[in-house]
Amino acid sequence: MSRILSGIRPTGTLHLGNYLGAIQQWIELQTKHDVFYMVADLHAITTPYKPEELQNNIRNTVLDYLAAGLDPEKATIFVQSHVPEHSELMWLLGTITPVGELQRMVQFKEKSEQHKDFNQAGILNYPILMAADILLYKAMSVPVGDDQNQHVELARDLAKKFNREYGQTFPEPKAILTSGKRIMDLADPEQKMSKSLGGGIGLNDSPEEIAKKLKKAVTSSEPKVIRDAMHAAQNSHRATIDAWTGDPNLLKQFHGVRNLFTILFAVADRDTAVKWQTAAEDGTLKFSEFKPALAKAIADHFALFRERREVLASDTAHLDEIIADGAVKASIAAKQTLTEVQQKMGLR
Ligand code: AQP
Repeated sequence: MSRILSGIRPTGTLHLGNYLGAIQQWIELQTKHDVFYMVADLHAITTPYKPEELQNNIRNTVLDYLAAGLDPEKATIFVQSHVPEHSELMWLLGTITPVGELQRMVQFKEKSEQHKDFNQAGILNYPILMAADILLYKAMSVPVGDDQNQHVELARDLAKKFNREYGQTFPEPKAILTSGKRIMDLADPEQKMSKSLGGGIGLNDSPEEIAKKLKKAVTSSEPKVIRDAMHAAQNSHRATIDAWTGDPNLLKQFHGVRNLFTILFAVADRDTAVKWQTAAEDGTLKFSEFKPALAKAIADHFALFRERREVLASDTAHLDEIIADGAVKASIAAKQTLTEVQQKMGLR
């Protein structure tokens, strides 16, 4: 059984991007692998946040994990800061991390641009902490969305470098990406759906809220844009963007429609998916009908999630227990690796 690690920042309500990019595959992986899923609170404080809201956000994220189908009997579910070895390994890995590598990270550039008044070293050093998260558990695979792929590559480079300089210690981790690896904002489909942008479909949104948000989604009236976008969603690895790059308006429509089809293919049953695929293919698709149908498919997909979450939220003692057990289990693996690293680096 190989080790897997992943996490989500408790920065707000989890959205469809977090689910399709990460959690959906976490659920499948928990049955066959030794999985560690954390709530990345130390990562959450690298961008502006309210301390008085953090505990609530952490607990809500654990509730979301459980309601989505993560099982504490199969997965180690824990809060990152409850295992101090993460911060300690980060310091040690920092001694072999080139600053230039950190400065070229796309997310560092984006986040420091987005939070100009909060441009602290935490945003720059974020990938070293993420490498520590992964390597502390000697994880081989990291199921994440596209935006985190570059960080996983850095973790792999650091593992190789550490092994070269101090002796074989870490496996070389790889990202696992899905077709939902980059879900875009509905109203601004050139940006990824994000907690802080606020335009995302929350996993706990009511059917009415989902329908309301979908009404604002960017679409197209050009049959060829619709067809190409649907094909791109089907073959997400070889998207045919080229035809639309010359016209920014049509390109935006293409991204918007592709995003809607990516979501449809991920959440709808086969008959529903085929029905809209055929309509896009023969140029008869009407978004006034497609949007409510997609809203229903999403709402149905998360009906069980909403039910389970309500039940789980009413039992705070059970939640406390899961969080405490997770910290104990994660600490055992983390302490072992940290001691080994300290010995290899001559600190013990
Ligand atoms: N739009 C997305 N499409 C697919 N996957 C996504 N992920 C995030 N957004 C999308 C994946 O979800 C996991 C957890 O993300 P995170 O919360 O740790 O990272 P983030 O980039 O900070 O998420 P947000 O939602 O964009 O939050 P804010 O607005 O606070 O920055 C990761 O695997 C990520 O790839």
